[in-house]
Amino acid sequence: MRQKSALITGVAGMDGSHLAELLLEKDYHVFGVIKRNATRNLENAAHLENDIDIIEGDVTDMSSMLRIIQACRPHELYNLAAQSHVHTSFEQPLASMDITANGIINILEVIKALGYSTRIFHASTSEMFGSSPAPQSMETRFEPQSPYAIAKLAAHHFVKLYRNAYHMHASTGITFNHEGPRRGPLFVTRKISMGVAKCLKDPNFKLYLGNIHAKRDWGYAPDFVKGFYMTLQQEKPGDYIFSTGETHTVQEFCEKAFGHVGLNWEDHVEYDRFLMRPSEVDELCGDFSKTTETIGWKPEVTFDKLVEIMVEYDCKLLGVEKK
Ligand code: F7E
Repeated sequence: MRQKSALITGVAGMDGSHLAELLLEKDYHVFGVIKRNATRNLENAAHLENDIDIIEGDVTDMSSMLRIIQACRPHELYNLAAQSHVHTSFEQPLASMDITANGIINILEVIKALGYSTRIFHASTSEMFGSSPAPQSMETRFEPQSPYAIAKLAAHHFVKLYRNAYHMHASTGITFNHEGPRRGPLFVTRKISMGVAKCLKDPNFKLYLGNIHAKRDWGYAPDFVKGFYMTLQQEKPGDYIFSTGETHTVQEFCEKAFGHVGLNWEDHVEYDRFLMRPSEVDELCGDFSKTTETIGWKPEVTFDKLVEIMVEYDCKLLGVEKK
């Protein structure tokens, strides 16, 4: 039998790189798509350069996806490419829509046209629930509150449509926030963990944040990518929630993160109104019980442990020690 192969779009991102590592452990031939940039920056996938096949391409260009999918003919395809920063999506709604929604349409169309039996996983998001009250489950109404969420919701429906209309093995994972040391520095958890390390280095450092009352269900990225893989091992495609079932405010994240190194967050965190969003999602908390029942997935790393992992990583990176 041919060695199992997987194609990951967005391989240079946090999830893409963790998933590539997991699939390598499982002896997959891994192909990773990166978007061309002037410096060929592989970001989180730099350490995997010799273990996976990196291909330059763009999910917004159907001819690019056709060339790549035809060349790799993967057993599994994980579409993780997106413009995933919610705040940025208000400033770049068209670009966000293009990569986040049109990207998966291109992939679905290419696989349909080629008639491949490739199993597809698409990363959907809890942002699609938007203003619907917590806890959110598969029965909760979608009320998106940002261009990003609207684009993801369109993509979500496209995956379901192609599954039903063309009988494709296409699944989605509705992922709640998931984090770790590979998280980009503009997302709030990483901004805080890096801020803690900077405060240890320079006691006068101030960390500027927006809405610290927002509540999020924060899990650990390596736990979540296991769920992506498990989704595609099912005989039947489906939609699954990946979350922890716990919710915490941004302020609580600050309290724990600064507290972990013996600092008081109130001495270092300042408010910046420009970091507020034109419309906000107040509370996310995911009910993942159906995911456990159906595919056996559940999260392992707790909120406290997640904060600890991120703070310790950034302190080490800056070469600072806790008090
Ligand atoms: O914001 C508040 C902000 O940007 C979390 C993405 O992976 O998860 C992520 O989306 C909360 C929001 O993540 C700052 O207003 C306060 O309420 O870390 P975030 P997000 O918007 O929840 C979902 C599931 C995705 O799918 C997305 O792709 O924190 N907040 N002050 C701040 N947020 C940021 N970024 N920066 C601040 O200074």
